[in-house]
Amino acid sequence: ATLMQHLHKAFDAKRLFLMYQPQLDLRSGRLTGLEALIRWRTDDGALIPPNEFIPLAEYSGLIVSLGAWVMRTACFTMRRLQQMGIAPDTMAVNVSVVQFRQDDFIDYVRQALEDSGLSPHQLELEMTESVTMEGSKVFAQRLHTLRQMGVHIAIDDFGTGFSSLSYLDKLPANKLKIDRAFVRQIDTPDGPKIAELIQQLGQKLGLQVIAEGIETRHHWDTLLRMGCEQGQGFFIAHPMPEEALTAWIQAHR
Ligand code: G
Ligand code: G
Ligand code: MN
Ligand code: NA
Repeated sequence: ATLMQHLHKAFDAKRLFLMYQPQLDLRSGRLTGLEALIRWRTDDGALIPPNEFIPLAEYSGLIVSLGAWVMRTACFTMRRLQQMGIAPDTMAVNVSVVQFRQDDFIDYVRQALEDSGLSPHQLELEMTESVTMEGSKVFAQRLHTLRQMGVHIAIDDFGTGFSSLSYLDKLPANKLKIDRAFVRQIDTPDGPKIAELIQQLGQKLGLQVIAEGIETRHHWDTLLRMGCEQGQGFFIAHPMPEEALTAWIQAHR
């Protein structure tokens, strides 16, 4: 069978699951959010990273039902955390461009919120620049509708695509995510120059900025010094399944 057939089977057999990575306020250490990240465990126990199967799912269209499942599952996890009194402010869910282009995208976001009992401001959608910069009026309107509902929009992997600055200024996003390539760059002779530029851009445009891929204390300190107040990365916590996450949050408080 092809990888695609395996993927369809894996979805049907519930071999796909979510892990959650904590996001912190870098000043206080407070848990501010979680990012839901999908994983595929094959029958022989191996973990296939999303980079290897998300493109396939996009190509085959499976991403639509897969994405809807991710959204609902993440919302329900967040709701359980809330009922335990340990939920952070937001749950971030990655959204593929193929998903976002579906005419009923807003409907199923609404449905996931309603069914789980989450309020829209507890949900953050992470979209790449290519999604958010797509010049169509329909898609811009769709982002506006989400923002009007109270849903947060974060631009993922910022700085790695082709953003138009004039468009960015008008975009109804509220957060930029500094791609981990620019955090890694802190360790090179280039230093934090691009990260700093994104931080300043976000600040000028009134957007929150979060750094991903914080792997060392030095990364954390450097980002904080240049004004970046939120972050996530292996130095803080790896993505974890829900049970481990619950324990992590309780220990972290
Ligand atoms: O967790 P990891 O570093 O392996 O994720 C790799 C990539 O897969 C990231 O770009 C991330 O945004 C993407 N990704 C992870 N989970 C999801 C998901 O549920 N939906 C989509 N569309 N992308 C995801
Ligand atoms: O593109 P996106 O930002 O959604 O990707 C998130 C991915 O980054 C996930 O696959 C996650 O596992 C991974 N990740 C999270 N923290 C770190 C980190 O500190 N270092 C590295 N190399 N990857 C990380
Ligand atoms: Mn992401
Ligand atoms: Na990213």
